Amino acid sequence: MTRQSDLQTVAGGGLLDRRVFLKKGLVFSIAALTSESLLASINDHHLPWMQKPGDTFSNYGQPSPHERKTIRWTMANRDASGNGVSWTPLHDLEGTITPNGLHFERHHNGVPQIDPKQHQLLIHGSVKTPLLFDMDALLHYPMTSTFCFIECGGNSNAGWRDKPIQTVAGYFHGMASCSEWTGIPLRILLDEVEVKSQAKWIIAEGADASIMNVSIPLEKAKDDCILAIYQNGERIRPENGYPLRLIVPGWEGVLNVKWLRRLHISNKPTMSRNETSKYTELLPSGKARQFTFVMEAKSIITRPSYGYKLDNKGLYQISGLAWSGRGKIIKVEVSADGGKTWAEAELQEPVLAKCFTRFRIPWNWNGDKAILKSRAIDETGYVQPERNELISKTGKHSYFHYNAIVSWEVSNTGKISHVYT
Ligand SMILES: Nc1nc2c(c(=O)[nH]1)N[C@H]1C(S)=C(S)[C@@H](COP(=O)(O)O)O[C@H]1N2
Ligand SMILES: [Mo]
Repeated sequence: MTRQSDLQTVAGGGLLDRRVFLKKGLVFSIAALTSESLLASINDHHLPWMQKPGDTFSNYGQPSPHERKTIRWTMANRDASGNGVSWTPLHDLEGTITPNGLHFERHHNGVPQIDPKQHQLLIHGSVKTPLLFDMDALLHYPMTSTFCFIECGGNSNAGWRDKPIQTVAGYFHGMASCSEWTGIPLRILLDEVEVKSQAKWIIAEGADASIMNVSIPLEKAKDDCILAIYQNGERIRPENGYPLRLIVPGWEGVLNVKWLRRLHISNKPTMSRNETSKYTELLPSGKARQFTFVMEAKSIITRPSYGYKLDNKGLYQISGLAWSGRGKIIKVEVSADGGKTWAEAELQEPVLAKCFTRFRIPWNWNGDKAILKSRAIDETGYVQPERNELISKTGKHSYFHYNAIVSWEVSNTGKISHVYT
């Protein structure tokens, strides 16, 4: 049997080799039972749900009532404009796929309740043959799936504040979610309308009251964009764009136009509100940078994180998410000593490009104060920056694109707070 004290640490603060959990004989049981007491408890059928048949079938399953606290946190503007956000509770979830009912929401003007029979998509502009599709027509096209995250450019922006926000991981980083999106590769429809050679941009427009529109380079549209109809196997939820949304893998959330009704092919961008006054970066020089499309690599430890309490010293599995808009995550490093030393975490397969990647590493907490951090590295070699590195590069006046390393401080009582180091 392997005793905790025999475990070799690979970095400061008690981080263990990432493969240690594969070893046989690790002692995890917190309350060891004798075999008689085990038998007695399992033979005792006193539990109410073992006394009578259970509930009947349901048309659409719901989470257990005991999981009612696993919800999106909502923040809608009080003016009834439907402008606001709800966050994915990343700290309560595991794996990499976000359940549909918990995908974050960002609406500028509320959720339109669209009748799919009346919904149409127009593709026109700099094309030889403009086309108008209804949903039935679109459903005849060949489909494909892409597993990818959607992240709002404003995600994690509490990180720009002078004091570390004391809140759960989901309320800090949960304007990011990950799904299997299934639909028609945009390239197929662009071939059908025969885009003219001088065209450079696609202006995508939604059918919500804000008639939101954004500009996307044609090259990206032809590369990996999808007109999604399904989300994790079922039709897209109204709040995420039913019946049709554009998926622009790895790029800013705002480009993933929901309730998609029009694609205008053009030789210049639209210069809409969402790409001039909003979703631009104020640089240290005072100038604004337009079109920061790619979401850079980011990671966060979700367990343990703010809101968790460690009751005992001993073995834990640190678990978190990493993602990059540039491609695959190739490595995640974890530190338990505030960044002095780092150890490589295990990446859970499959590791997919522009998709949430789950990382895990075993940790033997000795009961002392510890500072946990995670650092993502993507296939382009980009390394997630420390907060002071990010600020020295971009200044402090940004609102979007905060992707610095997050530090969770574990006190000697096991309480966790968010700190800047
Ligand atoms: N038509 C339309 N599309 C939209 C928006 C919107 O308000 N209207 N919000 C955008 C923004 S800012 C983001 S971050 C993503 C959020 O997608 P989600 O609500 O499915 O998470 O949708 C984008 N697409
Ligand atoms: Mo967004």
